[in-house]
Amino acid sequence: MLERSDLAENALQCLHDEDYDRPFNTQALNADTMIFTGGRQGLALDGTWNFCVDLLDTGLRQKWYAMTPEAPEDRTEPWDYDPYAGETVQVPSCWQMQKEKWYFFEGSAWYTRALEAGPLAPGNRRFLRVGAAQYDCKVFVNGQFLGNHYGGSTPFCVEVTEALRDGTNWIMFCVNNARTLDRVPMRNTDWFNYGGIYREVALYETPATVIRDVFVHLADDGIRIAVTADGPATEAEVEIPGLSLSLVIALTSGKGDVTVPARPQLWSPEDPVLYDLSISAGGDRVTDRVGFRTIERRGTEILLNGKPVFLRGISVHEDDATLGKVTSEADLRRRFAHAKELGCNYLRLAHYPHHELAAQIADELGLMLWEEVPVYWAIDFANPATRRDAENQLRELIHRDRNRASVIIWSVGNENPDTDARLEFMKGLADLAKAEDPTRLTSAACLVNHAKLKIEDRLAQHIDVIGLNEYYGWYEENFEELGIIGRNSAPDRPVVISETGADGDSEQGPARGLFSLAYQEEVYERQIETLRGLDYVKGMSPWILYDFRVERRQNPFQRGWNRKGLIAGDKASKKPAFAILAAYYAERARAEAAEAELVPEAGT
Ligand code: GCB
Repeated sequence: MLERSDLAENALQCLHDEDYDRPFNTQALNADTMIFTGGRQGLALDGTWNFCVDLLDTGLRQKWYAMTPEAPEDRTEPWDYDPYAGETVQVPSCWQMQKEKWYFFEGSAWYTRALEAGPLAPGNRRFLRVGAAQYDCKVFVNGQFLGNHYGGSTPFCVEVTEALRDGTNWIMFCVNNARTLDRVPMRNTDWFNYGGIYREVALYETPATVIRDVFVHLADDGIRIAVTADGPATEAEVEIPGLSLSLVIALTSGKGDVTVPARPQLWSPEDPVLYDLSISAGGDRVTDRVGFRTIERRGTEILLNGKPVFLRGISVHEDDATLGKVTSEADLRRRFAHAKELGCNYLRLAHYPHHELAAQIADELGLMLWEEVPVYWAIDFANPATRRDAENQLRELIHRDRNRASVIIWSVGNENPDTDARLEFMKGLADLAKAEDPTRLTSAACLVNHAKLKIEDRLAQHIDVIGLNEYYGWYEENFEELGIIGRNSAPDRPVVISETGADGDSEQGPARGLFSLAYQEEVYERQIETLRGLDYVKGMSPWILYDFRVERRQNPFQRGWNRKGLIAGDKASKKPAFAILAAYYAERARAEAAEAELVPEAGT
């Protein structure tokens, strides 16, 4: 049967064209189109959206986005979908968690909703912002394609000033979570491939000038404030009432920065002091709450505000038994409360950018963070498109979170194979992180040379902190080797054990041996015993706080979950290994406190 459509140029075109996706892969929504949203009052577009999965991309081929809303009986064309009727889902959500039939669905899915917009004051602008959509999100407004975004965990914005009209508008997103070789991450990961718009969506209105970016940090001679605005304004006003600061920054081509002499009280886990900040330009106004601190490396030390610090950490995924990747504030607060109970001063947010609230709450609670982009395992390192995608995700993450004192490390990847292409790619990312933000440390989970039994990775000299994932007692059988690696290695910079651990199934696990809680406990005991003697190890974030869902683990003890959590997937049932790590962290914290008492504060 031929397809009949006024919209396709001829009837068969939409069936035969295998390049149908190309016009929609502009990646025009990226780090450069972000706007700064701190303190803005947006119109939330969360709630019920019409929804349809589209395995064969019929919607793009057949131009579903161009359908006008009509009663089915008035339609003159036999369309295969009606965006204005049918099934619905909640936004934000992961479709896997909405209906069982979508649990393993991977491909495109369409979201449609109406938006009533009032008239726009002359000169004003409007922007849609999506907190995150996994992985490719194409944006249509009233049938017009406005661009797409690549990357499942960073926010993106699209200007809709021209596209929105006074009255009823139709917003459509086509979200595709297919796993492909060229994406970041690529096809193979050890976490669940959720799909959908799983963070908040909002509409913002601004005057003709919009503040796109604000970067505030401690500098050698005070506080540096950099502003990027887009529009006619030629200056920005900045206020930090807590420091009695009020100043004007001249903008040239929308950019300006100033360094003011100021001596704020420093942020630290013990005293997470934050200052309110407001920035105005051309009638646009944003706010933020920022902490000031320094983080550096000196030899194998990590220095926070000039003093050596040991990172007592835990790794965490963004995953929930009923919500999938959707994050709520209550969930984040529970996560941080568990981390504090464990004695942590630090968390590794693996393996992709977590919800932006995470760093905001960590700022407030005094927890340090490692944030990461999903350059995971065997990325297509030689592919320039893959590199562009990874670089953009890194820039989006840094622009989103570089005012968060809690964030001390940008990680550019995890356990990647040692090839020349990988070295070039990841060195590029580490350099980019420094260019975007010279005030933080860079890291990556690096490699061990198993023949020589030593930490050896060509990437190490290009990053500040060597992350090391090691699973002695689990994937690596011979525990003695960990001690040998420890003694054979003499890194010139700090090492953080970014992962270690073992599975323990609290529901059906055996009484002893692999997957038993007793075995997991023993692995923690032995790990701690070995690692505590390595003086260049300046922190650890064992794998992981909670059990998490993943497709690739299906044995009778896993049942679709990675069971390395110190707490089960119910986020309540602690396993015995929790107490082992908590005891070690308590001992370290006591020793540090005692040492701090002996070393007088500078100037006392
Ligand atoms: C790793 C990976 C992490 C996995 C973990 C495991 O090395 O970095 O993503 O989930 O091991 O449990 O195997």
